[in-house]
Amino acid sequence: MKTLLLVDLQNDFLPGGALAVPEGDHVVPIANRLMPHFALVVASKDWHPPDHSSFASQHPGHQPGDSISLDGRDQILWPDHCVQGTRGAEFSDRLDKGAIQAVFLKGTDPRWDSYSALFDDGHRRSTGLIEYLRERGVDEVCVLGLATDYCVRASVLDALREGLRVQVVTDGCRGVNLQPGDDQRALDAMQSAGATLVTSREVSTRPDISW
Ligand code: VGL
Ligand code: ZN
Repeated sequence: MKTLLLVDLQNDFLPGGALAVPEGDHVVPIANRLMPHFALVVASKDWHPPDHSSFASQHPGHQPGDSISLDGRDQILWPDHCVQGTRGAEFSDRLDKGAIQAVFLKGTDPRWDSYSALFDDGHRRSTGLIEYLRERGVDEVCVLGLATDYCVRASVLDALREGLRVQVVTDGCRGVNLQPGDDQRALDAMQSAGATLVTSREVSTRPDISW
């Protein structure tokens, strides 16, 4: 079944949001255009408690953008974002939410950051997405969303590791780009790991194709 995965199309990642991704709003109309081409549409949400350990506010003396060692892991510190139940954590108002059949939450444990839509708790616990896809016989996903260099990248690499075929809609993603070029390096890494890079135009004009 052709399946579209929308990664973190939430207010905080859009212009004006707490962790705004440059041009993040450009991908919402692309998501809306592609959804009718898929029999199944699922989405992820970054869904943090207010005291999440990825927030710079939890680490006195540190600023967003700093990288620290947390329980032996490298952790980039972010502004408070996508706090459970807040407007910043809601999907964009412009997103056609009616087509989304299931939503998977990540980053829910204060101790662990989880960029991947497939696993939470530093990779120890499934979000339920992979089981959901397997139950429906899905072996291929088309991915778009925010941000290319964090959650899209981690989700795509995990999906490949789980044995799915994966397409990444390049114009449907935007990067944070803490370092210039991070988005392109992330696309290269996803492609090297086995993902196919496609444009939204290719996806919508060639519905028959198995990539
Ligand atoms: C994300 C940074 C922190 C993302 C989430 O959705 O790409 N990035 N939390
Ligand atoms: Zn986050």
